[in-house]
Parts: sequence; structure tokens; C-alpha cells
Amino acid sequence: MSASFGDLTRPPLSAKALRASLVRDDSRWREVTVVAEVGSTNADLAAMAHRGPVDGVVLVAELQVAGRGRLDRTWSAPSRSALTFSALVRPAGVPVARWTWLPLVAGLAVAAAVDQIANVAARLKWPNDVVVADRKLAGLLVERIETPSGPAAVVGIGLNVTATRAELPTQRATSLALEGASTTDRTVLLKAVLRRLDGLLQEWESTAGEPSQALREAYTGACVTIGARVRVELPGGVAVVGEGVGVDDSGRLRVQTADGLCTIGAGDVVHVRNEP
Ligand code: BT5
Repeated sequence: MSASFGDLTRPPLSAKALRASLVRDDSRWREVTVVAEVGSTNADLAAMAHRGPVDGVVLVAELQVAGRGRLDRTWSAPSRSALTFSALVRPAGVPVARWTWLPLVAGLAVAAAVDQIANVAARLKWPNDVVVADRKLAGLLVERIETPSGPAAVVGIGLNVTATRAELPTQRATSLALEGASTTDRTVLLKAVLRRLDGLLQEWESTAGEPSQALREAYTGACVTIGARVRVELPGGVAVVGEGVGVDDSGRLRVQTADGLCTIGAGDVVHVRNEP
């Protein structure tokens, strides 16, 4: 894509700065690649995982032309207006059955980084949205893949940085710039997200994927779904209405309904909203 006048306010990412600060002996990240355009970073990274290492590889795109959401939905953002990237991880010593916590851990990393770097107080909407009030700032798509050296996870993150209201695909979306961010430097933001993700993954791996009290409390404190009146739409058109009361060891949402406690697995929530 050729640079247009508008791109002057949207400088490219610095691959050199990212590598210099992230690819170090004391970090998880082994490789950070920045490309101008891809279909989907999740899809490309999954393909790369068949050819090379399966932990610590990050693929970042300035533009995605076939960005994926969950359940065949799409993710779209103008070139250089967002951070769109995927990280390949193979959680050390964590049974695959517990990888369901990965989207929650990644969401916490994004929320903590934007708070620290951009002074934007974002919260989490279970299972995979980072929100400001009711508007989506970032979305996460964690996919499990099989590789020649075993299972791995592709942690895909799309974070709106400088998108204007008119550029966002829905009314219920927002960007850091729209939320009055103190900085929109994507290189600095990406470094912070990946550092946080590294730290949180290490913490989670140190308990073999069993969420520690501290991790659980961090998630509960950041998650707007917990303590809220929610309506959870399940595949097949059934809806569960009640109060979000917590998450279990597998990261599933617990909803207290009039008929009792209901536990909902990752990926089942289509819509959560506050009831009047
Ligand atoms: C998600 O799905 O929120 C997961 C999004 C993951 C995107 C990243 S970008 C890097 C990596 N590579 C990929 O191909 N994907 C990942 P879901 O919960 O299904 O939400 C999708 C819905 O969000 C869409 O149907 C739109 O309504 C909305 N949406 C699309 N683009 C958006 C944007 N830029 N900002 C906010 N909402 C958006």
C-alpha cells in the first residue's frame, strides 16, 4: 500500500526498536516480525509454526485485509491505525485443557499496558474484549493449533489506536485516541503489551496453568462482566440472563440465574450487556 498524506500522522512501527527491547535473553520473545500487509496475522503465524519454533514468535501487520474475529466474524482496521498482531506460545508445563485461561491472561496484559502507557482505564468483557465503558477497544482471538512439535496457541490481538469514530466498523467500538490517550505511539504500546504478556504468562505457567489467587483477583477486578447483570446468548439462540459472579479454574464464566448457577464455556458468549 502506498503512503498517503494521512499516513503522516500514522508513522510505521519500528521493527528495530521492537526487536531491540523485546528479543532478549531474559524475555520470552524470540522473533518479532513486522509486515506491511497480511490477510490475517493469526492465519500466517499458524502457517509459520509448521516451519519453525513454536514459542515466542510474534507477527505484526500494519494492515490486515482478512482479519478474523470469533465465529467467522471479521476484524477490520485502517492501515497503521491499530496494533494487529499475533504471538505464538506454547505454555510451558500447562496442560492443554487449561489453555482456556489464555484469552483472559492476554486481555489483562492489554488492559494493564494501555493503562500504564496511555493512561486509558480499560476493562475486560468476558471472554475476549477489552472495553472502555461499553465500547470495544481491543479484541482477542486465541486459537489452538497442532504443529509438528505439538500443540501451540496463537494469541491474536487487535487494539484500536488512532482510528476515528468514522473509521471504526461499529458504533460500539473505540480507539485509544478517542479515549484521550496520553500517547498513541504504537511501538511503545506494543512493547508494553508484549512485556506484560510475557510476565503474566510466566506467572500463570509457574502454577501449571492453575490460576493463582493473585491472577484470579486481577481478572475479577478488571472484568466488567463480573458483578454485572448479563445476558449471555448461547449458540442455538438460547439466552442466559443473570448476574456474572466469577470465573472458574478453566476461565469459564459463572452466571447466577433465577434457576441457579450456570457455568458458560469460553466462546459461548455472543453478547453481554447491562440490563435496565
Ligand atoms: C474478536 O472477535 O474480537 C477477535 C478479534 C481479533 C483480532 C486480531 S487482529 C490480529 C489477529 N489476527 C486476526 O486475524 N485476528 C486477530 P469477536 O468477538 O468475534 O468480534 C468481532 C466483531 O468485532 C465484529 O463482528 C465487529 O462487530 C467488531 N469489530 C470488527 N473490527 C473491529 C474494530 N477494529 N474495533 C472494534 N470492533 C471491531
